[in-house]
Amino acid sequence: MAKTPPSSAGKPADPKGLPPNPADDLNFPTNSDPVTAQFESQRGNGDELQQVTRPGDPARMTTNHGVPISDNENSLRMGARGPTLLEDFALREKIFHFDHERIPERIVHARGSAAHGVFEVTEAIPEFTRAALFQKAGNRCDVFVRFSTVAGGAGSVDTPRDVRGFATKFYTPEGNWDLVGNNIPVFFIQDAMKFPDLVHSVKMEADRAYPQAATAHDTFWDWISLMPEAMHMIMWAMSDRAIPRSFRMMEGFGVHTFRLVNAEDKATFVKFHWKPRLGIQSLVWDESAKLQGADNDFHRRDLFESIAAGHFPQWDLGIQTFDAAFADAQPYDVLDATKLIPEEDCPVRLIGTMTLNRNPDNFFAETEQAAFLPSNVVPGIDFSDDPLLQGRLFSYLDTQKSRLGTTNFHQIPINAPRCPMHNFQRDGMMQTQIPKGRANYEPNSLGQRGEIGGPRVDAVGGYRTIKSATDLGNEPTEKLRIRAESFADHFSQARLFYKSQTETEQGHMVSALIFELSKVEIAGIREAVLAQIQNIDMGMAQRVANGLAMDLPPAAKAAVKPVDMKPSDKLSILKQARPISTGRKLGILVTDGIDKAAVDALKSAAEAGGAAVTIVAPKIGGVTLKDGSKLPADARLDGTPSVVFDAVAIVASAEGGKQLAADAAGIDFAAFAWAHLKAIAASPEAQPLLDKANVGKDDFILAASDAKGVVDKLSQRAWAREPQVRPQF
Ligand code: HDD
Repeated sequence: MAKTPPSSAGKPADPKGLPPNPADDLNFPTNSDPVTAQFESQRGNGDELQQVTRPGDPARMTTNHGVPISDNENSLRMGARGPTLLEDFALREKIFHFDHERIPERIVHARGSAAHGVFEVTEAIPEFTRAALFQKAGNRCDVFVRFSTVAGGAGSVDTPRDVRGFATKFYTPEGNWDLVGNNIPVFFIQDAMKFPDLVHSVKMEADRAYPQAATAHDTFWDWISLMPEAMHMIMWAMSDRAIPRSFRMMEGFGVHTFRLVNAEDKATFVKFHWKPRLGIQSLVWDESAKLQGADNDFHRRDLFESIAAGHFPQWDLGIQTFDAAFADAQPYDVLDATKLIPEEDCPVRLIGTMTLNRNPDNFFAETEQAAFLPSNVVPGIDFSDDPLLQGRLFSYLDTQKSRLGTTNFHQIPINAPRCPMHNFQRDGMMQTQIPKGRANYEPNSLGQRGEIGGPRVDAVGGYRTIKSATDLGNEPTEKLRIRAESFADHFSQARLFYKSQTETEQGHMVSALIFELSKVEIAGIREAVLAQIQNIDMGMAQRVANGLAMDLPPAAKAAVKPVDMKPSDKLSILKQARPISTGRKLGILVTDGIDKAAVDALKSAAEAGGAAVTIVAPKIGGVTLKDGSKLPADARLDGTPSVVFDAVAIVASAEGGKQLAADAAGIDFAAFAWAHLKAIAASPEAQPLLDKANVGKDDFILAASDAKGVVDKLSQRAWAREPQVRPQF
């Protein structure tokens, strides 16, 4: 609802002593509008993107300039077999455009997938923030979320061991708020100055251009071994958090401490969390490595297909809020992005829910061109002095110019705010807006003289940076290029993380370190890492050394002796496991000669539990059932290994069971499901296959008739089986 503010002359003095709003004859919203009305009038309704969406209906084909095209097969040439003519504008335009279809990929987080959705506030927090979005429960705004891996290129795989990006653009009526986070609550480094070094070390090595999308190589571990501040993050990266089962089953974190600022200009420190409604779940490492061959697009496909099937993933937005007194009382610095605040010390309060309910129509136009900027904040949300965050505020704006080619990247529909946007910034490459009038400067008096005067600042509702010069009494004294002493403890929280895990999870971290360091060719680098991790946990370091068949070197010197913090269950995935079958995948391997009833029972139990079923058969045309009818297949066995499913069923006839036992793809199907700790429901006739695949017996090996049993286990893994399938260190 636009309203006309009173002229400055008649305007009451602002209670906070702010100068009067110079706007006199312009219509624009201010924060003094009733919040709900403001939301109703300005919340995007999706039409913004629809206006530029081409439906793809049959229509006359034209050049980019609208000229109808008569032939899209043949270029213009002199004679039937003669030379092609330069005058062929249709050919030239087509090839010219094609030649420039690619843009530079993101320097990090190049591979990603995204979805549209809605965020709804469930608990208003006006006591903390004046952001219009959070003034009232029920306020909703559109969101666009992009998930990503970090190290690999745009065409790399979905399931490497890596951090996952979790970037959310909230299209609020006061502008776009971008929460550009990860699925891990801490980061490798404390100061943005080190980011290029981190990224250079992890990306493929400079001379040989490999490995792609992997941390398991010399340069990464060399750098890590020399950067004790990375040790906490390394514990997370070596944990199962770095091999998520699905984007839908990851937590998200804003990482930094930010500030919320209320209408009285009172600031409160805040950390943002996304809690997945499906719970957190990860793959096992061998499965995640095999998925890189079985389905490069495993996460991308999972997100797209779930949304297409109406299984809309949801996350609750949570906040940890605290004041300076709390911050001062902690044994770490809340401005240090390598530290988290245990939820047991500062509980997470849930204030909203996000639902991703629409796939993009076009990957390039939306996902690839989406530009997220941590500097995109709205009134009521402010930064802290975290030196990593401060560096990010520059980097993201800067990188968009190189990636999207123009300072006008904010006009690309996916990036454009859904609220009015007016200022005197003009021109530049790819300008698509047509500002009217000659007022392109400010102040101007043209508005009072009957011409278009253009926008004016809103001193009351506009963004105001919180007044305190610095955080936490850190008063400026002199220019210093140093690291604060309060950032010096690099090991206590790394130890906290390790100690908070179950034994199974600790075993995975040990195995991950052994795997990664075994790929490091220079033995001295392995030793340097072993020297560092002794400061985290001597037992863990010894296990890693055993797995490498190396002696433990002397421990590295820690700048600050680590302390033991109280373990936190919220840091473990398994301690928070939720048995939810919604959106899971059951693969049913079938053969000729079976009875359909067994398949039907499995199918209906899985679908009743919200899971998707894929019928896998030796041939894509399906199988012939006992009664002579056909059961079509969704996928062929050779090309659909069990790694793509959460659990499997094998329904075979006597002859079919024997045939599967003689087929390498069949044996792998059963053997990998066993090795990846999945439930297997099998008919008795499938026993020859299970024997050949060395499938043993436990609570997760079920009869094919136990449809409920296998569906209940879709979201679980048989952790007790693990010592039988791979060496423990
Ligand atoms: Fe970053 C992209 C998350 C530190 C510089 N970052 C990027 C994306 C995510 C993050 C999710 C992908 C956004 C998208 O989907 O388009 N980055 C983080 C987190 C960090 C972090 C959680 C630490 C807490 N990043 C960080 C630092 C710098 C950058 C310290 C530089 C000083 N990040 C970038 C970038 C990227 C980027 C080079 C690449 C593409 C882009 O920005 O748009 O500017």
